[in-house]
Amino acid sequence: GQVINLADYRPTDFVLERVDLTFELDPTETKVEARLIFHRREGADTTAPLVLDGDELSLYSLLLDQNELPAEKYTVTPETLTIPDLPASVPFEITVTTIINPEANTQLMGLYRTGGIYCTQCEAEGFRRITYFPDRPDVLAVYTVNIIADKEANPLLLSNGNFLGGAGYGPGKHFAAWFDPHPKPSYLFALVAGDLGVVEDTFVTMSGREVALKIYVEHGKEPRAAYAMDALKRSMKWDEDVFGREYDLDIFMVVAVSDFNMGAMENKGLNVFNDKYVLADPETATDTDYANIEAIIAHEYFHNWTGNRITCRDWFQLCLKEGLTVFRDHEFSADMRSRAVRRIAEVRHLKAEQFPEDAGPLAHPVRPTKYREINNFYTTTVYEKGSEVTRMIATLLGRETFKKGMDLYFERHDGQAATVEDFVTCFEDASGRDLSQFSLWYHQAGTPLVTASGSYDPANATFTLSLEQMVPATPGQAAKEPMHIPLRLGLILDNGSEVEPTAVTGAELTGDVLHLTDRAHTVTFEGVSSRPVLSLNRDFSAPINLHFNQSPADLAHVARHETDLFARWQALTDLALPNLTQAARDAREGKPVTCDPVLIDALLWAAADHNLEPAFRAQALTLPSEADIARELGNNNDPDAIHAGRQAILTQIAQAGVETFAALYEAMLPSGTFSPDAASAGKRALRNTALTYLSYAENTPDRAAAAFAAADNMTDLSYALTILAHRFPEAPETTKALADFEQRFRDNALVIDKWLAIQATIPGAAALDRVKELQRSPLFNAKNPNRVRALVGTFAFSNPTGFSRADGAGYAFLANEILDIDKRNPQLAARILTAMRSWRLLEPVRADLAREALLQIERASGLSTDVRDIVERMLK
Ligand code: HT7
Ligand code: ZN
Repeated sequence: GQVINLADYRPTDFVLERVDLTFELDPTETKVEARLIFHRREGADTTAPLVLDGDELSLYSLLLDQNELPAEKYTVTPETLTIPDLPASVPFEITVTTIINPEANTQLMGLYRTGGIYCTQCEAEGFRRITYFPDRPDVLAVYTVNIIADKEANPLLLSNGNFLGGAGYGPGKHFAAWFDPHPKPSYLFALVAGDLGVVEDTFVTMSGREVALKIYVEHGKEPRAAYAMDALKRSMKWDEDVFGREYDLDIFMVVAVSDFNMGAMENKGLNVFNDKYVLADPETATDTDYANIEAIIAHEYFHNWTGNRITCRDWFQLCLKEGLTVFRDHEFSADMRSRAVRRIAEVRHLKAEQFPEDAGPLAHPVRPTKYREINNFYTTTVYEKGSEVTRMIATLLGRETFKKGMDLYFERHDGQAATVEDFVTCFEDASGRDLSQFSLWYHQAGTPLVTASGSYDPANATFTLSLEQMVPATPGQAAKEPMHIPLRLGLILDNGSEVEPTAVTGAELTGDVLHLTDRAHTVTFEGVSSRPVLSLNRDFSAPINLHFNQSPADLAHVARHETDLFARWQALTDLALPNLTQAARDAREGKPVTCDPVLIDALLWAAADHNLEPAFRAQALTLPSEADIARELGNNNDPDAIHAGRQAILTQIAQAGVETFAALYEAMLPSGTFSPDAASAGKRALRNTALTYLSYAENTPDRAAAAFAAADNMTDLSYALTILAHRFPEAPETTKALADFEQRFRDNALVIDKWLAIQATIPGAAALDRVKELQRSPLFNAKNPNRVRALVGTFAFSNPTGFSRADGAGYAFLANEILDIDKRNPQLAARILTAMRSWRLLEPVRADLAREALLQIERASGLSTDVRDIVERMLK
């Protein structure tokens, strides 16, 4: 794998006008005929050869304008097909035929088989594993697809666009033809064939067109697709209402498959989903599963405009579609559920995943300038930080102007392959604002650190706020420029009311948004009648780290009086973190751990505040995770001490609040039949949070065992099982519950994933042997990405004490696993390996052992480009 540089981008020499594909499907020998009509681009070199991409391909035949091309007229390898001497000015037709083996395709890129069906995944560079092709996103063409297959085994033959027709095709076979009128890049091509059940519905668009909606799942699982269908219809309506975007084909299809490298894929008119993000019913899906299904169905649907109608010029522009589409799905979930609770969940996720990436060896800009393996750039930085950057544009410009910019973007770039610059220019043109400094968010990696301090001057009735920003060095970027940071803020008085300053100097303030543009600002608020408490970065308006030494009393004040609910949660977190870091230090030195009564008070106050929705209270009571504490500590991390300290704090809060938690546990039982809606889910969340605290206060498995026995839905059942397994791993109640769960759900692989994940995250050194034993279970399958992620991935990502055990055995285990997975599925191996991205922050003994494991991977022969790229960057 060589390095690809953004600076080397050039348009193709040839324009692709039309694509006609014919697939003769066979499990091991599928014949693919691609008829491609090209003409030379105006102004392009008239002698340049046509160079097509391939990946592990073998050419069966090659025609130019229907005549076989003699072997001396072209050169071919598995990776390229080069044809010189092509017409200078007239269009010509190339017919490429390849034979591929879907059954042998374990990478799950290109055409492969899963659960007896044929399925494709072409993003980013999978199409070149099907046929030789100009496989890059700026080559847009109109496709016709013919599929020929055995009729009995494959009653269903699907591709992009609208169905043209079908008929018998010789003995035992049939064919179907599809036409997609919208020009698209090859990464959006899809084909699915096989025997599946279907759930059908319709949607009438804003202009009155009826669209057929179809969700295909394994036979018998149709009832479990009802929620996904509902989410799809709500997504289609929302995109019309909020972004003015109408669907543009007669049919929209979703297919659920059980082997898939990521969550889902937005192929034009034919989305392919990991079945984990389609199938749900109360008995098998948790509230989190329902929320994920809603968000991912929406995300893929929203790509129809942000990604498909307007696509990316090159893969460096990935955030153009991904960051924007995540922003759109976040807004959708906020409108469907509780905005503040969704925002808290988003920020927790951003801090847990993106902040560590941005602070470690894999840090890269939202819009990178080089890559070795594009699959490794489907990162939380491109997705989630990309979404935050889009959100900041909306914050800076205001909703109205943001909407104007979006409308301009859709109007100006529809049908094009665009760049981040094109996108930003639309907002500059819509607002008249210069966004050049703001654009640094796309180009500078690293989480900015803002240091704040405030002082009140009663004599002059002024409040002065000093702010300094610093963007840390990241790989390849030593020095950074100051960024344009939109900081939303509030000054809250004793009685909870908000200051409306008579004047503000030292920085631009629009509404409650303060614009930091210099390295340092001294901002003075005039007309402040008494000492205010400052609430900074409301709603997480900027994805930054904030150093602001606020007293526990001030934080508690914000936690009680802020009008912005997110800021209230943030204040509780800021109150808890110093307690938890101190607890870790104390635990490491064998000292007793104590919890600040101010924290306990604030938490119990929030817990019992009936004006707050239950989902919010559950979030407020969920302390920062062990990973959050590790991040706060910075380096020299000892996961055992962090765990012990956090457990001690939890126990003290639980003991102090035992009555509150017992009352909540009784009060929060949702009434009536099960509903996955946000309000009922919120009650379950608060009830289960109370149950967790009670397990600390009471220190017996009794209550969790009773909850396990009484549960009538997967949220409550898996929560109770988690408490039993994590808190009382040796208790007979736990052994029994784990066995019951296994027995009850052994035929449902997605539920078994929960059983694997819960056991993989039991704290402590014994986890590794448990994981190894689970690998030998007949319910585990090393070839299925969901199973591997649930067991090996969850262990490495989410079990700090088990994975980072002091003897390094967790790291050595992961190194072996990565090498094994890499042989089948490099993308999956590379992704799981990123679990070690923060290895340098461990205490020295563990860090050395982690480095050894990484070196073992690096030295192995036959590494994929995917794993090599990650391991080398991690060791650099
Ligand atoms: N755009 C999709 C990305 C994706 C993908 C990328 C690489 C390899 C496999 C993949 N499957 C899906 C998903 C999305 O962001 O919507
Ligand atoms: Zn996406």
